[in-house]
Amino acid sequence: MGVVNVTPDSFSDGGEWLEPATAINHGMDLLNEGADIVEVGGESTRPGAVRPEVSEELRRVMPVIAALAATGACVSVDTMRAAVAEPAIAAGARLVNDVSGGKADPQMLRLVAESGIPYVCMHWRGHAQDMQSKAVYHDVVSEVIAELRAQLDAAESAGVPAEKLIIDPGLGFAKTAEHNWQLLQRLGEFAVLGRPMLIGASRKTFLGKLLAAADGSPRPAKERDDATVALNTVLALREVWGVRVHAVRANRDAVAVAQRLLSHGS
Ligand code: PMM
Repeated sequence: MGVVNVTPDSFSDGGEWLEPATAINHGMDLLNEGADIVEVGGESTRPGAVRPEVSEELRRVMPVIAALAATGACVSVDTMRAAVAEPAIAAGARLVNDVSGGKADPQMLRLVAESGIPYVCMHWRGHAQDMQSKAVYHDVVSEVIAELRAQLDAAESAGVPAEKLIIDPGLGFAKTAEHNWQLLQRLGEFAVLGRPMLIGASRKTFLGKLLAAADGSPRPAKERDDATVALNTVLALREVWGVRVHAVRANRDAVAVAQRLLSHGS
């Protein structure tokens, strides 16, 4: 999954794709580099981010979604709002990625149920403004699994069929770097939920901290792509359903290598 953040403030590419024409071209580039899905989002979820108005989120994402969907591409909309997901689906989006996993907008699960499209249900404890104060766990893996199970139950109760649900542990969302590493180390435990998994590790702060300079300053976001590819190669070997990335080509290559290694005898 290649990401186009149509935002002024996303942590790694904020402001780069704000103009619709630039965002559409970038989406096309990601598809040409081999993305199976191109995702369009209009709200930054970086820690501390302030939410845009609905009208502003719509203004950012709608022309981009419409243009990319018109090419026949599989477009995902990254939104927590039913008021954005609904027109996005009408314009051709075929997947809803809701980082709140149905917890931010009470209308979202009903809309997804009615539209019949797949839904990424991410583990979430609260909005970006104060989420890092909620990064408190006794055992992060079992708590994230239990909370995700409750989010999946709510989705199914609202009428979303189980086979349309994709899970995501939500790296960096109310999680410290240490929490992210524990989740990645024990990803196999999520199999109890019986759903395909999407992982968004691309350029995140925990990679910047791992690769910090001798003076302790984290590696800048744009220089975390090699580490992203290294991690995503391991994830592809563990057969996660998808990886959400900013730079597609190298990650696409990593998935191809992993798939070939896994395909014994062919
Ligand atoms: N991370 C970001 C945004 N959306 N969606 C899912 N499902 N999983 C993630 O980990 C995730 C996401 C934040 O990264 P960005 O600001 O670079 O898009």
